[in-house]
Amino acid sequence: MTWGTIATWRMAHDGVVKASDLLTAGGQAGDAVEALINVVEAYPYYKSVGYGGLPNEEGVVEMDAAFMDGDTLAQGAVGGIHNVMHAVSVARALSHQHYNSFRVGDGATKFAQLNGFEMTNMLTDRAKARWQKRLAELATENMTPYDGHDTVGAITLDTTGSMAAATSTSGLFMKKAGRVGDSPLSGSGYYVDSEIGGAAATGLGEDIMKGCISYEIVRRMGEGETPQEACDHAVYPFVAKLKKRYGKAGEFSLVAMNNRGEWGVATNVEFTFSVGNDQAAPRILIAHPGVDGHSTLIEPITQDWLDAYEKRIKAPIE
Ligand code: SD4
Repeated sequence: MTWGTIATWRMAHDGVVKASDLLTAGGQAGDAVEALINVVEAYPYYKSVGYGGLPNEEGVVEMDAAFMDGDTLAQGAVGGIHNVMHAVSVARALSHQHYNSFRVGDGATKFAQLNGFEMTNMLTDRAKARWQKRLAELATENMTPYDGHDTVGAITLDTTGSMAAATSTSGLFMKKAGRVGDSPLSGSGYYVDSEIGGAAATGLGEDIMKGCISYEIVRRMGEGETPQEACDHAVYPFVAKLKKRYGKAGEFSLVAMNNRGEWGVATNVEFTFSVGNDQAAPRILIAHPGVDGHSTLIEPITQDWLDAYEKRIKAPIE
């Protein structure tokens, strides 16, 4: 039976393995995508999602997340939610409501509290130390505050043909209070339709939103393009368009999967992702933009890369 899952960044791999186990055992797409994201949210060394995520300029971890059911097109999302362990689970609960399904700030946090979601201080000592260090650096050096941003975005396909999509992020490090990125925005950070497929994004939300790229990828798959063609055709011309008309383009990386479990990615930076389906066990791959400017190079990850990554995420904050 066909099933599949794909998610952004190396950090998603343990979640992809978990989702694959669930899907192989006949689990449902929505449960699998939520479980996948929950694994990433709970891991303290991933500094841009959930627990351990880096805070905004004021030292508050404000998170954005979304969930979409590809059968019913139901969506739920939260923006700038705080003190919640699993923002994506709150988004999923909201997706069951016809009204008030996208909530932000205190309203989102209140919903989580009232509905029994695990509440906790999401600012770990490590994230706080990085924030303090960055404040000191910003005071003395002319550097951009906005680096260190990796959203987890994932698509799942279960053996009954249902699909789901979800995202979770603490957004850009040192963002302004109340800033919301693409991740909770339908069509920008994510989109899925079980009759076609799904896509999810990571990168500079302000620029991803300018192209509604996740929706564009799904739309292209609906017209018959493979996931890889849809990713290439949606992402690279848009990056070129932004450079020409807006003068610059931020980082963009997109993953997509269709309802046959075929997948694709496109990116304008080095980009790792994890993917598994009934044909191939979950594995981490690395993508780069092709030299021709409109294709994607995809290779297996090397052990050296993985070792360096592990060292980097656990390095002491000095
Ligand atoms: C945002 N898209 O808040 C997120 C950040 C991100 O990789 O994905 N970074 O704009």
